[in-house]
Amino acid sequence: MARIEELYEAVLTGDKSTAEEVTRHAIGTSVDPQALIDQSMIPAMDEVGRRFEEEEYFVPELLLSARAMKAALKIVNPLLSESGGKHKGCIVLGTVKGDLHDIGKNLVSSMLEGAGFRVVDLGTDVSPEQFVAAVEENDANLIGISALLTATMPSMKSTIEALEAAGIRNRVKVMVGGAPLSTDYAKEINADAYADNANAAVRTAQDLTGA
Ligand code: B1M
Repeated sequence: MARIEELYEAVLTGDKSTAEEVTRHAIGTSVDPQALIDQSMIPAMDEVGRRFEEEEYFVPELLLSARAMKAALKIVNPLLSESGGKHKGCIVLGTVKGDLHDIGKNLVSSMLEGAGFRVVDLGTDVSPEQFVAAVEENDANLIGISALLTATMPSMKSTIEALEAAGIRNRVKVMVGGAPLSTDYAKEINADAYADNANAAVRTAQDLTGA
């Protein structure tokens, strides 16, 4: 339990080397990697966000915390991605145009891989045209769009419209996610589903593809 608190503190204060050291040690003592994410890293980032809103933290602190969380996730990710077996479907994943937040999206990516999906991760700041091209190139049956900024949410709608314009909307399911989203917003933009966390994203992907 102490390790979980130390990791929380390390991410909150942007202490990358401690975050790495604590994560390695916790995994070595068979702490559940999912618990490290759910009980330390995500709550720490929520607190970082709260401090940012309260103007106790500024962009440099956000960056340091993000760097610490990414370093810890890099150690945990291979454990989430151990799948084996044949692929259950192909998902094109990315963060929408104008949006550089990728920690949650990367987590979703690892969990989907762990569940046996082939993930084509386009990264961040992905335009509707890039999403469409990747779906066509990879013959994907699912597309996952992430947004963390209210200002970039409309680009999800543009992406769905671009799929329609390309005539491929009916052969690809669309899952959306990210902190500012909701089921209502997903319906409003004609997405097939909204998932509010990485575990839900896996369950939703399985439901949408029948995997
Ligand atoms: Co930014 N940022 N940020 N930021 N940042 C937020 C999102 C914010 C809420 C902070 C705040 O004010 N409280 C706020 C947005 C406000 C709004 O739009 N309403 C904000 C802002 C304002 C900004 C800037 C504009 C700041 C500035 O420059 N003045 C700027 C924008 C840059 C840009 O994108 N163009 C900016 C920049 C940054 C950093 C680059 C410094 C850094 C990101 C680093 C990176 O990602 N590589 C950063 C960070 C770290 C945050 C906070 C603190 C943490 C985000 C995070 O990683 N959370 C964030 C506050 C917060 O969210 N509490 C904040 C942990 C992560 C695991 O959770 O991403 O929610 P999350 O993912 C979850 C679920 O949402 C879900 O599953 C994940 C795992 O459970 N999920 C999906 C996500 N995608 C999914 C997709 C799915 C399904 C589920 O299917 C496809």
